Amino acid sequence: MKTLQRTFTIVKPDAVRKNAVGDIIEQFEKNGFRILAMKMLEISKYQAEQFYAVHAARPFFNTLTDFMSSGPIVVLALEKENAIADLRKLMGATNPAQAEEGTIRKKWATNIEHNAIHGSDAEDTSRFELSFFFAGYELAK
Ligand code: 3AN
Repeated sequence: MKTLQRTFTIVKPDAVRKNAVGDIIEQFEKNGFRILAMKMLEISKYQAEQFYAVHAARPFFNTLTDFMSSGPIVVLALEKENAIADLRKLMGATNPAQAEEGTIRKKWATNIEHNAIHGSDAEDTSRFELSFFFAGYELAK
């Protein structure tokens, strides 16, 4: 039986600045993800800190949240069988120097911080991240 799973992704400010939004969304669709919901917005430094609260103690927390609030981002709710793991695979390694050929980060990331895309890493984080950016009615489909 097919069990559909949902995941959450962000096209980060660096990728939006590079005009990579269309290419990245095309990759989602070509790889079998259904777009459930999508929007473009800007977040404040404080909102970025709330979103990345799990990384609050990490040395890169300040620059990460500055970066994520530096310009428009595109947030999407995606659905597919095995969506969380499959999206992580399509994204490539966090550090683009280690990202495999054919991955989004290999093509678009500049460095480990300006790495083009975020994707949920587990079911609990995907639930938190989806509900951070989308209301229940936007995902009720
Ligand atoms: P991923 O986004 O691949 O799940 P995480 O969750 O370890 O990676 O890190 C969250 C974000 O923090 C990354 N997307 C990246 O932008 C940034 N980051 C992670 N590690 C570093 C690092 N060593 N130096 C700077 N930024 C980092």
